[in-house]
Amino acid sequence: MSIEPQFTPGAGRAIELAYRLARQAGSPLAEPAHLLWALVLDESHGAEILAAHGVSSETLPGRLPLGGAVTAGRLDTDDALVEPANDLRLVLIEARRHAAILGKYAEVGSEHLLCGLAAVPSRVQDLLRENGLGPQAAVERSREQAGESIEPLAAQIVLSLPDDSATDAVDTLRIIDAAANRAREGLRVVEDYVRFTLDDRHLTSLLKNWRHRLAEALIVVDARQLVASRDTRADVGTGVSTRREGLRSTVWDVVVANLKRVEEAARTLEEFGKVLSPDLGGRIEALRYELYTLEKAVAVTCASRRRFEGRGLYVLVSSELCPQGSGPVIHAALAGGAGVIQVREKRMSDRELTTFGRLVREWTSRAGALFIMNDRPDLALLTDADGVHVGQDELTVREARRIVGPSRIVGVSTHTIEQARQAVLDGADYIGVGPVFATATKNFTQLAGLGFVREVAAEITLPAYAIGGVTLENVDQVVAAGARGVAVSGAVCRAEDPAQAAREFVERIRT
Ligand code: 3NM
Repeated sequence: MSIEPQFTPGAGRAIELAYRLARQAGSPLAEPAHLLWALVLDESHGAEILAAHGVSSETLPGRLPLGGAVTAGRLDTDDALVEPANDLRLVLIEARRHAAILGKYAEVGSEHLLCGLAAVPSRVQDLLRENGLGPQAAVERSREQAGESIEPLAAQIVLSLPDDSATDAVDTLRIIDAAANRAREGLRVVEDYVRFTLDDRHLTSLLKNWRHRLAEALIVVDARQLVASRDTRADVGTGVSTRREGLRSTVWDVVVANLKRVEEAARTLEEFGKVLSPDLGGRIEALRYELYTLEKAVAVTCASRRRFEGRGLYVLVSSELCPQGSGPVIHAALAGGAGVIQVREKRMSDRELTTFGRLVREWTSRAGALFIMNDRPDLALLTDADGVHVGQDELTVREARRIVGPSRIVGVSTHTIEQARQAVLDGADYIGVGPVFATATKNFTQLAGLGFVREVAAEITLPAYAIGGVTLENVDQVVAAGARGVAVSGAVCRAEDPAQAAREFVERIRT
């Protein structure tokens, strides 16, 4: 597409002269300063306005000196090698816009060039403002000028400005500006939800960090240019809304809609960012993928919290720990109010475990409790368990998820805050937090302690169960450290009255 702007002869001469001045000053780029000089030298309509505000060939050398001799004259072939700087492109676009709004024939006159200079942030804009020619004043003077002036002559010249690229540059900047704003705004909505509704410091800081890294990536796009190319009035999208936008029935709908909005904006930034710099496209692409991980973490945290609500006690059952037998202990634990039962059998054959697991499935379903199979996603599927639990040395959350699918629970043991944070990003549905105290049930070389329980409670709101040596004697300390859930094995399996033990745990966790 080739745009042939209709410039008045005065404006045409001023632009040619700006190119010549740039070349004379040894600059490969024509800048707004060259255009201002050109306006002043050519004694155009724009020059009259400028002179009335004290900007003339007498005052300008002290304020805005140009390198090289300043002489008027026609463009020659060497001048055509000069390119307009981005700022000047924006000035010309602005001038065209002003001409369309103000001018009788939508022709760009020198007064419109002046409006363009006043509208685009640059040294020239500062100078004009200091002389009482801010953007608004320039438009007013221009309007007055147009009232007095005779009708503009039809343009006699067609400028061979690189208008395709100028228009492209501005269009790309406008798209990037709009998409960056959309991403920022959408992310703020999600951040507010995660911060004030989920109350989750870890996810909040991840989202904030993402937002900052987006800003960093966009630093290569000069912020001044972004703002200068912003044109909300001419944005055909602002008045367009869909019926869906008005339909947000739940808070979660709002979150999902905004996450999608951010993802779409990131895609736009990536595609158009490539036009400005290949590196920018790549950086945004990486951010976009991270966003999917964050979206998943927010969604899982939210869904899991609902799924585990009211399930403060999690009992791990191993037959070797149950003098009364694992079946009776499970019944007792369920009767006592355990919300989650894990089958943790290290010595049973697969066939025995499958048979036993199917029984536990029935018992837990009847009691409204969750059934988790330790270590074995394959058997979790076969026994129709609600999910599987893996340790740090076993299958990863991702691998277990590939086997059990998206709907079943995947829980993971964590022993450090870094592992807990990673579990959130890996899409775990809950975490074990331990070992809190010394325990004979599993071998550990190091205790994570109550400090770890505190760390998790302070920043992670994914369901978390403090585990390891928790008894009725120490459970109060665990709760005081911020644990909302507790997982026990020995303290229920070995209890004389496992139902009563479970009942007491449930009460102590609730209070
Ligand atoms: N995992 P008890 S501690 C199976 O810290 C297990 O990840 C732990 O049994 C961890 O309540 C633990 O008898 C043993 O100490 C829990």
